[in-house]
Amino acid sequence: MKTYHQLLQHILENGNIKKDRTGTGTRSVFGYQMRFDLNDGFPLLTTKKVHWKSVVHELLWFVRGDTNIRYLVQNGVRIWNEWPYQHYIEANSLQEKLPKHSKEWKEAMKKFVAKIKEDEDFAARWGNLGPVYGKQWRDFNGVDQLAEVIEAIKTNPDSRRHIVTAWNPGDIPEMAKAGLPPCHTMFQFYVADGKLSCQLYQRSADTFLGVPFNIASYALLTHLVARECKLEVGDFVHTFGDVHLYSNHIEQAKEQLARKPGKLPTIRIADDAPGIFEIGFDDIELIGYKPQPAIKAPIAV
Ligand code: UFP
Repeated sequence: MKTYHQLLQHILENGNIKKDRTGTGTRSVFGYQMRFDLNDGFPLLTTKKVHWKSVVHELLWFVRGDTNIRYLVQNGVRIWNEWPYQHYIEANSLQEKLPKHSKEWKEAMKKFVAKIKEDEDFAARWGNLGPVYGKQWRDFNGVDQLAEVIEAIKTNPDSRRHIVTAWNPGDIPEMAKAGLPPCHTMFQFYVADGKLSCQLYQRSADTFLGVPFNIASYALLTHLVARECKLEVGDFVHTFGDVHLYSNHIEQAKEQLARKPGKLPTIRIADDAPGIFEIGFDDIELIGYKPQPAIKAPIAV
């Protein structure tokens, strides 16, 4: 994964010092592109451990059109919890009792998450993130974009219109309420030589924490769509808008750059596994992933 290290290096050398919404501060560049040939192995970082389980569950959750954190919580995936929790606090005027990131806030978050897991009605009321990715992919103002794009790849592979967009301007205020406006904004598929490639445009990218995850997620999506369309995999092209390193991730990035990339893992999808809309976590096997240890870094919310 030299490619990813080059991105870290590029931002360290060329990044503009820039303020940001979270108040953390970043080094940021505008416009960058990486390309991964998925035949070279699965692009899961080897120079630090990436939480594969979360990658797979989150992607399956998008693909199924789900926007409620309940499925994720039931499968031990925490990545989306903070947004609905904070929304719950604000909607119930608990901000004073539970100041953000305080000890009480953390304790109450555990209870909130447990309740989402156990109580279906509570989850229905408070676990929904609004019309985020899953909703837009499967029901963008009534259009099932993912099903349509798969059908179009099968019937008209050379088309230049194989696009799925999560950026639905009318829905942005609702998405921002209990989550984020989409960071991975739109993606396009391309077929040549019996191989399926995918390009993502990511408007905003947390290079240290988000990007390793985003690469893996779209690489897996490319595998799943290729399988569905009876194609081999080609390249995953990752194109960025504002791609940044938070000021409190600089040391971690340098630590990672000092590590030497290892051999990439591969993935195997069982032959008898169901199609993309029904496929389960256990149908997807990650083989030979031997990462170096995780590197801790605070998330900017
Ligand atoms: N971010 C990612 N990848 C994601 C995701 C979020 O890098 O998949 F959901 C980061 C980018 C940015 C922040 O640092 O989250 C979103 O903030 P903003 O909406 O202000 O761009």
